[in-house]
Amino acid sequence: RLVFTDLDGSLLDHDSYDWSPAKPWLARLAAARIAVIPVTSKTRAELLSLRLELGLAKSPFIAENGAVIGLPPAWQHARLDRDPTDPHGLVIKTPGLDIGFIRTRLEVIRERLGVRFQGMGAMRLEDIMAHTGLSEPAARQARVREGSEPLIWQDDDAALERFRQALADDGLRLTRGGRFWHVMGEVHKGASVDWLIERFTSLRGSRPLTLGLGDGPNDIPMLDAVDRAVLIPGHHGQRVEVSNPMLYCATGYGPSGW
Ligand code: 2M8
Ligand code: MG
Ligand code: MG
Repeated sequence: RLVFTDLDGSLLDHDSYDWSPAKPWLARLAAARIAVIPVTSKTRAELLSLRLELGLAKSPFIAENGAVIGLPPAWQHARLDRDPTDPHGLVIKTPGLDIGFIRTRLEVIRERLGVRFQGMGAMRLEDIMAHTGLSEPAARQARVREGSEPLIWQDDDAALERFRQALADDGLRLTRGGRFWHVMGEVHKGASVDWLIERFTSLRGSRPLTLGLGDGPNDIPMLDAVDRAVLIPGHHGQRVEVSNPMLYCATGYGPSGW
C-alpha cells in the first residue's frame, strides 16, 4: 500500500506550514511500514530538508507538480537507472522541461500577448517571503526551480485564457496551487504518481493499493490516479472537481483533515 500526499494545505497547514495534527497518523503509517510519498509544487531543495523533518527520508518524492521525481535506493532499478550522482544517493527523474526553457518561453509569450504576471524567478527573496510566509532559508529553497515556474497573475480572466492557449501551443501546461499559478512541461502530479506506481509494481511484482490526499486544483490528476482519494477543504476558494468515484471529503483543514 502507498499513500501519496500533497504538502501545502494538506499535510502542512496553508499558513503556518505546521503538520503536528497529522503526527499520530504519520506514526501509525510508519509503524505499518506504509510509504507516505510527498507529491507537491515544492522544489527538490525544499523536499530534501522537509522529508527529513517529516520522517519520510526512505520514501520517494514528486516535486514541482510532477517535473521532478526523487528515488531513494529501495526504489531504484539496477538496469533502468544510472548510478546516482546526487550526494543524497537519490536517482532523480525529470520528465518535464528545463526551467531555463520555460522562463525563456514565458518572456516570449508575455511580449507577444501583452499580458501581466510576475514569475518567481523575477521576485526578490523578501517578496517571496512576504507572499508565502516562508522563512528565509525556505524561500531560498523554493527559488531553486528545475522544471516549473510559479507565477502571480496580474491580469484578467480573458487574458488568462489567451495565456493558457499560448502555453499549450508551446507544449507548456498551467495549473493552480494554493497561492501561485504554476507553468511546466507536459507533466502533472497524476502522471508522475502513475510512474511511481509502475515502478513499485515492476520492483515488487504486484500492484499496490493507493490512497491520495490533496486540497487544490493541481491535485486533481493525482486524486484521479489513485484507488482511494481524500479531498481536503482548501483556503484557495477554487472548485476542485475530482472524478474518482472512491472520493472521501474531509471536513478538517490541512493536517487536521489529513
Ligand atoms: C508554491 O507552491 C504552493 C503549492 O500549493 C502554491 O502554489 O501556493 C511553490 O513556490 C513552493 O515551492 C512553495 O514552497 C510554496 C509556498 O507556499 O508556494
Ligand atoms: Mg495544496
Ligand atoms: Mg501543492
